[in-house]
Amino acid sequence: MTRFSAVASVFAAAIALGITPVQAAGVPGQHFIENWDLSGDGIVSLAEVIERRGDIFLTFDADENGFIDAQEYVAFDEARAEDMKGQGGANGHGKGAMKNMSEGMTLAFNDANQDGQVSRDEFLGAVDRWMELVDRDGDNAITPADFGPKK
Ligand SMILES: [Ca+2]
Ligand SMILES: [Ca+2]
Ligand SMILES: [Ca+2]
Repeated sequence: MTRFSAVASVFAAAIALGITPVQAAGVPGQHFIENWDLSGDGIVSLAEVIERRGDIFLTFDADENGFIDAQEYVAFDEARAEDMKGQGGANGHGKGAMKNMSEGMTLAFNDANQDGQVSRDEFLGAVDRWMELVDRDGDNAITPADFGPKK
């Protein structure tokens, strides 16, 4: 793989995450919501979170064996690191929420049985704990209110 295609694939992966470095000005979290809101109603429901996490799992389970192992996690971690670089916009609003979001994607966070890899069940089973991190107002959906500065 050339250096360019490696970078391109990480970027493609960041797009798959729906949290690319392109941060729309204005509404905190808008870019994330646009990418994760499958129904187009402006909020990301719990069902949409589960569906999108399922998509992400498929994206990073490169050999499609039903687990994201430590090696596959390297690409996943790189994609998220690339994404985080772009999140320090003019005012930094939403940065903390994006950090929580990224932390909730890590191997350590999702590997419930601690066997060093994350199964699809583990990844989707972590949704409740992930929502606790990112759903600040506790309405069981992700909206711009969850990205604003802490009150
Ligand atoms: Ca795999
Ligand atoms: Ca595991
Ligand atoms: Ca919320």
